[in-house]
Amino acid sequence: MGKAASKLSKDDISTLKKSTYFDRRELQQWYKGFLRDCPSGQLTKEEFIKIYKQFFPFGDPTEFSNYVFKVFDVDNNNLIDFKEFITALSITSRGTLEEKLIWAFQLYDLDNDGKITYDEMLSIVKSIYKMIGNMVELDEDEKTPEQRVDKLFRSFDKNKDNYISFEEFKDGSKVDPSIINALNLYDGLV
Ligand SMILES: [Ca+2]
Ligand SMILES: [Ca+2]
Ligand SMILES: [Ca+2]
Repeated sequence: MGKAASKLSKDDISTLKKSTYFDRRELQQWYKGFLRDCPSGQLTKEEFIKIYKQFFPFGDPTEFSNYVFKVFDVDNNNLIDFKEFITALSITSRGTLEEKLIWAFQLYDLDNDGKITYDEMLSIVKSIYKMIGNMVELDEDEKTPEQRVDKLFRSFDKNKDNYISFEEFKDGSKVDPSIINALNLYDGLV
């Protein structure tokens, strides 16, 4: 991999201005920061995990960041380029509620079949618990990932077919918005 250009081209900027919620200045700033973290212009999974580790020094974010990586990596080439990075960042930080929900749904729907199973949700919730470690005081009825997923499924799976559809996910998140909060990695920075 060669060294990436140090500035975004005019074309890149006008494309990204249309496809994200960032303006020219912000795009250039994020690009600079992106290159600082990864001079090649393409984030590997290892580099991505390293970024998460800075945010969650007391837990182990490896698994969770692996799942998030998959959602960022739209073209599935195991690298995150700037366009993929800034698009995901735009949605998770400034997107509409609907955009955020679609994004979060993709995160939970590991096999991408349009339904979230109990096991899929458990995998993500387990990885979140590992990541936050003991940083957060958990509710009495959500001490374990299993308890948390049981509770989520009880309130989300309205038709009791053991899947959470996107519609159910959307309705459920009105009652329990924490379901999409987990993806706000750069909260406060943007
Ligand atoms: Ca990619
Ligand atoms: Ca699924
Ligand atoms: Ca259902």
